[in-house]
Amino acid sequence: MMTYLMNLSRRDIPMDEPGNSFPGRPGRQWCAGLALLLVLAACRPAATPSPTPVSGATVRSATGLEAGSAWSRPAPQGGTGVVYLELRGAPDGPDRLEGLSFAGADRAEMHRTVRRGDLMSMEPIPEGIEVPAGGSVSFAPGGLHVMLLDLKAPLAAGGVFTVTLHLARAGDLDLPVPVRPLVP
Ligand SMILES: [Cu+2]
Repeated sequence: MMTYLMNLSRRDIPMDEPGNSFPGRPGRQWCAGLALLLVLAACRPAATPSPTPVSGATVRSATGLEAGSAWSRPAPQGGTGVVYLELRGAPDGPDRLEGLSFAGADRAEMHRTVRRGDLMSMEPIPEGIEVPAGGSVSFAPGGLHVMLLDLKAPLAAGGVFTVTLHLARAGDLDLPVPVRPLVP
């Protein structure tokens, strides 16, 4: 099974507890003050607010299943794209998202993000995703997502592409996916 690993540990900044400063140990106090400044700088909100998020239109199958709120990020040719979306099951019965296809990539895979200690990894979900009757399934950063592997052309900010969802009961459903600009 393919596994992608990212090291999320952030232990390069030495942190002293503020209460650990003692008379005669100014070096330690200064160190604690510097660490606090670094933390404040990292937590400061961005100077300009993020633009309003752009999400794709909702599409509806003949069975009543809905898909929408899709979006993606810019990615280069030959690179890997990502798609996030929302599914809402038909009220009268469950369905199963068996896979997706995108003409602009070698293949599209559903992945889940899993955390093991300090490591985040992601795993393909070849068995598909259950969509409960009347329930929702969210593909969002840090959780379920769709990966577009080996892109044949770049995904450019402001563009819209179409992926096809393959559902066991509802059949194929074309979903528009806008590409959001990267926010600095
Ligand atoms: Cu992934």
